[in-house]
Amino acid sequence: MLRHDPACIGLVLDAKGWVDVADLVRRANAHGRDLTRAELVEIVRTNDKQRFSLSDDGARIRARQGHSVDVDLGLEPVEPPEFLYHGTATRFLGSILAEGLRPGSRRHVHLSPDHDTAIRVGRRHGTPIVLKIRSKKMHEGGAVFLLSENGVWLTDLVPPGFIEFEEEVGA
Ligand code: HQG
Repeated sequence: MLRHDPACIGLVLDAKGWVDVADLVRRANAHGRDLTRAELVEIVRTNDKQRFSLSDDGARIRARQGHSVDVDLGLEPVEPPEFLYHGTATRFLGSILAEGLRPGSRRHVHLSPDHDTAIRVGRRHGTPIVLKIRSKKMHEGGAVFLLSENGVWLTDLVPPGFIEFEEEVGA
């Protein structure tokens, strides 16, 4: 609801992806989803990837990255480290080699700061493989990188020339 389909409960995200917590709870309940404000706060606190953020006054909530709906998270461009990592599945390699990394249904290509995180991301799609991205070189060439509040790097696309292929690690 906060990333992909707010309309499924009649929710409208603001330009930066925020919604009113009370409105979210009310609409979720009206659509048969058993959710309380306390549960939502607990989810924000304990979520394994810290995907969600509450506003300072606790009145609003948003997802920190991963949207497919059009939002502007208001993140400032940052200089990336020399390398970032992208976990994907081996079955996508042919297409990635040909056209680079594309955001697909999301707003950005998602990159991880380390190899192990990337493997976990790739495993969601099949036999994982980690691609090493020459992020500093991309940045020097003018590519914009954003860093979400939960440590995920975001960029528009990664051309094939900036991708190094690492070993396959098995499912
Ligand atoms: C692949 C999760 C063919 C791409 C994760 C990936 C992440 C291509 C898939 C975040 C391609 C898209 C994002 C091309 C990219 N041809 N396949 N040219 N370019 N792909 O789920 O990066 O749990 O939209 O490699 O942990 O896997 O939701 O992106 O395999 O941080 O918080 O197309 O989502 O976070 O899949 O994951 P996704 P992703 P959350």
